[in-house]
Amino acid sequence: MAFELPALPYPRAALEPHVSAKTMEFHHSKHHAAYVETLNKLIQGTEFEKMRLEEIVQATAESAAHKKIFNNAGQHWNHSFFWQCMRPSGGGRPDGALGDMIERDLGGFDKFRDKFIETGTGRFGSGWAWLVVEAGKLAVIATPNGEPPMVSGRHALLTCDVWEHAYYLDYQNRREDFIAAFLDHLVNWEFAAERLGLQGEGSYTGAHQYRQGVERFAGSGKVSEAASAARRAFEGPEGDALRSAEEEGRKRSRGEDRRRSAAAGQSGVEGEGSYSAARQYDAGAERHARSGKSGPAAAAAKSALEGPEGAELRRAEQDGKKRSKGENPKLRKR
Ligand code: MN3
Repeated sequence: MAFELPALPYPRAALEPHVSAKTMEFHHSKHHAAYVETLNKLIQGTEFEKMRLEEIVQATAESAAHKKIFNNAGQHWNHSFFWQCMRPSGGGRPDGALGDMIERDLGGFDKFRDKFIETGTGRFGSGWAWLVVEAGKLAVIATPNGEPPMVSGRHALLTCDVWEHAYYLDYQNRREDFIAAFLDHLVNWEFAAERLGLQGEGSYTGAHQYRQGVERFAGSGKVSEAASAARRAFEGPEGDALRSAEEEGRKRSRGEDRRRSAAAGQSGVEGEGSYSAARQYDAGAERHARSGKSGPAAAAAKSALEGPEGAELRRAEQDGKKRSKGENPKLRKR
């Protein structure tokens, strides 16, 4: 099924005077529409035609041959997400768990605001500024061109498009003023808070990631009895809870809540043995073990993670962390 341009969640003029109806018209019905149209053309008759958008993004992220598909799929995902990040009379400080986490991880709202503006303004050329969850903590990052954070295993909460087409008609070269207006008047913090909640127990995302983590580990060639037991657990009665969470998430994402749809199935996977995979397996196994639905096999999976086999995963995680601190050119360029 071909992808469709999602309707804006508010009228075009709703974000004035901070973003004009003219900008919204071009940005949504020309730029975003063109990404969707190009994506549909590029995937027609290919292996990607039947995949979900997130799957296409992940499957093409590292492939030079599929660069065009990746760019257009990424831009479709990013823009669909971006429209949800704004609302009339938005902006200001979030409260609740998100406000607490900004305090804890980013040194408070004012520091977050400065960092977000600095990161978006400092992104040379085209790209996106994001508030993400990375290994359980909030972080402010920029990505180049059309790259969504899921490619590097991060969970997106909020984004601002810093391509020139997002602000040029209203702000000309003053990107900094556009980002400030976005933060002060437009941010939909309820959406960001909902995204934060989507990571929790029983969510589609959690269940999906757990399943992918287990499958990847089981297929990694490092499997022994305990990993197989984890796999069997997922296939057996204990897995039912996770599968029904996943199914429920899917149903919801098909139906009434578009925002969940934009969010559903954030898989955040990188290659075999990567930091992301290790972290997700770890998180999935722990979540399952703590869920109160654990049986002996889940306990075995947990102890596997704590034992020699887990050492493999922890090494991969450690290695990924090191790379993300500087040695990995792909991450460094952000
Ligand atoms: Mn744009």
